Amino acid sequence: MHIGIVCKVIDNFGDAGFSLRLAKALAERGHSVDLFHDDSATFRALYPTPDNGNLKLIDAIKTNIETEGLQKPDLILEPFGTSSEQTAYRFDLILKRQFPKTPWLLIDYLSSEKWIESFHLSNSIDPNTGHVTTFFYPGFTEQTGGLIHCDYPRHLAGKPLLTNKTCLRVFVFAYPNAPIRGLINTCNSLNSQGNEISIGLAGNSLKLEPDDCASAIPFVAQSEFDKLLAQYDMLFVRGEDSFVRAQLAGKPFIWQIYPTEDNAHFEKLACFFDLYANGLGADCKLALWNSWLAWNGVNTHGDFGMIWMALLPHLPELDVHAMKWQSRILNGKELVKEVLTWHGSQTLTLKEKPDL
Ligand code: TRH
Repeated sequence: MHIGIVCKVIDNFGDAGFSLRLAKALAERGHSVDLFHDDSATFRALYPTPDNGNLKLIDAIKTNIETEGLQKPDLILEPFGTSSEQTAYRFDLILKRQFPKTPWLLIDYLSSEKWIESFHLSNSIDPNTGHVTTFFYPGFTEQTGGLIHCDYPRHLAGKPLLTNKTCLRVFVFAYPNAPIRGLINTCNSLNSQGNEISIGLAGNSLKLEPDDCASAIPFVAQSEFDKLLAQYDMLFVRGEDSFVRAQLAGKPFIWQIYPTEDNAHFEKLACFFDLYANGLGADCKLALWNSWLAWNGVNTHGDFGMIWMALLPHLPELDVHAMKWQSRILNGKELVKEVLTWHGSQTLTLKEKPDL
């Protein structure tokens, strides 16, 4: 099958990161994929060495996709949608005009809010053009489109449980407003009391001091990201894709959600936490939630380091819990498979289609 993916990079790495992961997974299954985007630099950072001949990245800014003689796609996927206020160049509209009858799936942002289950695979028809968009909601339950995990290196999945909590390797991939300095100072102080905590700081421009127990991690290609996470015992992740990959890594994690103007992100944070933390002991659950809130800039009356220290005694429980959650995810709905199953249902021959 020939598939088009429409990726508008708003900021950071997540729009491109999810679109690339989806495109690579489809190409690995033998489908040919045209990934239309508008940010070559971000894709170069994530995919520095293109290694799959089925996947073609097309910079829609540099390529005139109206005259390029594009191969007609059997399916078009639009991660996250391309709303007018977020992009000046609506290359999605060009593709809708060129291929008006091609099944079009808008894959929304990941959420664990209950309402997505009722909207998953619902259709919207453009009143002006008649174009049909089907909404696809990734999620954590059987009533959603699931998560991409077909590409998770299974040999990384069965990692040894954390035995010694005084020797801790901490991965941090955060937005600049996270209390990273508070975390580093606390770990410096714990190390002066005989602990061995080291921090790997990814994608951040925080100025580090010579005796900090933190070191900067250079940006790795997305194909190396899971291996990077597997080297650490506790993960501070952000946005959407690294958040999912931390869950697949089966490690205790703290999630910094991507902030939205309407503060809707706190609802999403709380919804996911309730789902994830189910089954944790009350003290452990409270210590984890306090750390999540403080890391996301809520309840900032306490020093983040002190709040996080209260979590350390619960690490063995969190470690076992994270492995159970990893198993739930790996055995749950797989997004790429769900997308292809949906497409298959759209192309039933007339004789198979029920009388409409
Ligand atoms: O970079 P992000 O903050 O992206 C965000 C979110 O996706 C958010 O939902 C979206 O609304 C916003 O962008 C516009 O975080 P995220 O989602 O974790 O994406 C980071 C990607 O970068 C992910 O695919 C992992 C990848 N990555 C690497 O490949 N190598 C690296 O070294 C690092 C640090 C990340």
